[in-house]
Amino acid sequence: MKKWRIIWLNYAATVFCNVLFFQLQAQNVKEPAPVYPVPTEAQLKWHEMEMNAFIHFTINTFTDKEWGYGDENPALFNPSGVDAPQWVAELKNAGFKGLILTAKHHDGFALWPSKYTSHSIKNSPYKNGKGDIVKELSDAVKKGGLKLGLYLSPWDRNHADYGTGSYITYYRKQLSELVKNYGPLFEIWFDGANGGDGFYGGRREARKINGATYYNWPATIRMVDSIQPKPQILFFSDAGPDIRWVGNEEGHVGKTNWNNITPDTLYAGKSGINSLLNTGSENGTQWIPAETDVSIRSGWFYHTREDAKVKTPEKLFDIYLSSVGRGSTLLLNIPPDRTGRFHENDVASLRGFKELLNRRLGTNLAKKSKVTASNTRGKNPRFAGSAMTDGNKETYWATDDGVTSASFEIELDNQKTVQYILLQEYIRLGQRVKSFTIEALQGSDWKLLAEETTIGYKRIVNVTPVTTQKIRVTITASKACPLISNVEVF
Ligand code: FUL
Repeated sequence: MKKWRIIWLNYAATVFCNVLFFQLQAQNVKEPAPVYPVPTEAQLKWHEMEMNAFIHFTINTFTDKEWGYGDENPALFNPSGVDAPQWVAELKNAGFKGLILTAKHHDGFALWPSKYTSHSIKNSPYKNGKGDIVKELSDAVKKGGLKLGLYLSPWDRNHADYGTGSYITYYRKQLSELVKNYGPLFEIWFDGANGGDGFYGGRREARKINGATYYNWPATIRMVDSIQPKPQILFFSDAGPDIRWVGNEEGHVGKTNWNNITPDTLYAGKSGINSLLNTGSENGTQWIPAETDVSIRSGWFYHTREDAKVKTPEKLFDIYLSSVGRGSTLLLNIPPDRTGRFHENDVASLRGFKELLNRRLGTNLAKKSKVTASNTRGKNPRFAGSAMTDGNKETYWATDDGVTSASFEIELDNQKTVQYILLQEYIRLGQRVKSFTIEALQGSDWKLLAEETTIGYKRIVNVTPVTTQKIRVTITASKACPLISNVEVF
């Protein structure tokens, strides 16, 4: 009896010591240090939105123009059946999280009854001058559980004072009306376009401004912050400060896409910056991610002549891969027609696009899969490969400090045909990965499927379909120990 007790006590002591040892070891493993710059909480939430929609709708919809001159008769704005709930429902079903409306485009026509201008919906026949499209959308968005953003064109071809200081006062008054009455807003869009000529209160002339200094954005942003604090609101412009332009309107961010950029090198209108905006820069000093804005049609506003040229679901899927699939956020424009509804062709494309997303990226073959990594930070289970397939975005695989190249193998249930591999970095601690490869096990050989560069918030790699049971991802270079929070295989 006594002997058994000793054996049992011995066994229990060994188990206890082992558990203690591993726990102490685990406690000793420090979380990786951040690699700066890192995103703010609001930027993180914005990354997670992934797909937002642009709504270009104004007097141009009725004059059949892309850029109104600013001399339009407000009586022309007369949609017969504005249906903001339809916009929200279609976009929500397709997976979009936020909508950004052109509250005022370059023509200066305000879609809300602004106190500060007569060039507005209040002087149109729409709802006998009592209409307010910004309010209609803000209500529909709240009801649908999506978020609202607004575009307020800095360039105003209607306003007599454009180009002088008093116009900036006017612009800020309009902006504060919008933020106060229709918030909370998730994003405000400051367009960098400035074509020069316009109506300007009847002068019909060309006006030049200095894009780098005229608008004094820091002061405007401070004013908005005093109404709706910055942590929740993000400002887009070519140069940030929170979100940058992608450098084209075709729907693609660079295959190499750093969220980092040094803003001194950027400002609206500066020539030669588009390629820098498209890729960001590895050693940029601030986190200013790229937003990929593109229209479902060739124009931004609705034109009947483009009804047969709506982008196909396949094209939208390609755009998804070259925006969201490269760590950017997609801002897809769908312009309501003259009735104020999305045209049936646009609706069909959106629905088809959603079907493709479901069919191609809907079933993750690596969910809860076993993952074996070549290095695990402090051999601590908290940083093990399985953190990438546990479906929890807050857990991640990490290597020891100083280990900047490492690999992991994902074992699927059995042989599967694979075409897309999705990876996500734990960007809360900064963007790190500079290059990686993907291979598939074929018999006893590894077949190279792809050699890529950055990952960032999300990277979806489209490979030639291959049948395999094991995928190997090798991080070949990283700024510091790589942190991968998610891997999916389709
Ligand atoms: C551009 C504008 O000039 C277009 O009309 C459109 O609004 C697009 C999103 O931005 O700079």
